[in-house]
Amino acid sequence: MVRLVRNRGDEPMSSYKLTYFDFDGGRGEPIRIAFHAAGIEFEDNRISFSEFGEMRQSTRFNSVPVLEIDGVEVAQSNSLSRYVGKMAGLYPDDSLQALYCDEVLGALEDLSHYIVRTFGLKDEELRLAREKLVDGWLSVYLKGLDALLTRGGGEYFAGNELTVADLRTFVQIRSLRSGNLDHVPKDIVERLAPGLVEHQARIESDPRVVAYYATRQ
Ligand SMILES: N[C@@H](CCC(=O)N[C@@H](CS)C(=O)NCC(=O)O)C(=O)O
Repeated sequence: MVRLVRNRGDEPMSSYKLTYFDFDGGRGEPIRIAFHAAGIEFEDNRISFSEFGEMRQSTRFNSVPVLEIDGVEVAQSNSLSRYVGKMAGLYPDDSLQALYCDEVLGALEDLSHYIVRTFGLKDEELRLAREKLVDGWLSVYLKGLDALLTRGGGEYFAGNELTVADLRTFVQIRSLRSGNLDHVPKDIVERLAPGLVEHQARIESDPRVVAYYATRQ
């Protein structure tokens, strides 16, 4: 599905086309929210899994998201989040706060890989892999992210304000708490990282995030 999101009038002259899967989550979602928060028009090119299968080999790293900027393709979700985040005022100017923001983005990218490794497994193999994930890397990363939120002051990860680190965390935590991952207890975030539950509610009610999701209804 291709959908054009309108800007608020003061956009840069470049044209942007973001290609990612057609669901409100994953690595592409923080980039979409940041584009909207920046008031920048972009083509929200939402593709099906079969469309991805057809184009996979033609992407640089056989993956999405891919952002075309004036026709030039750029990959890597965290780099794209930072790029759009800077235009949206969602990335810190201060180097140390930027480092704090990057640490969270990097941790979530690592965690995504551990989760994705369990995709495609079935039955007993899936159960065992998910239990190992829950007791292992998922616990490590949830506790670590909770600690990083505390370091940031308890409300946001960096600079006491919303950044793309908060957006990516919110998207990941929302997914974990949705119960969509078989054998991952829905209350794992409550038990291991209660700060991230409050954080999800905080980010979800941020006017910029609310305004973005109003466009998705
Ligand atoms: N480090 C890359 C990872 C990209 C990635 O693995 N994307 C997934 C979708 S969220 C993908 O395209 N997977 C397809 C595949 O592995 O065939 C990034 O952050 O953009």
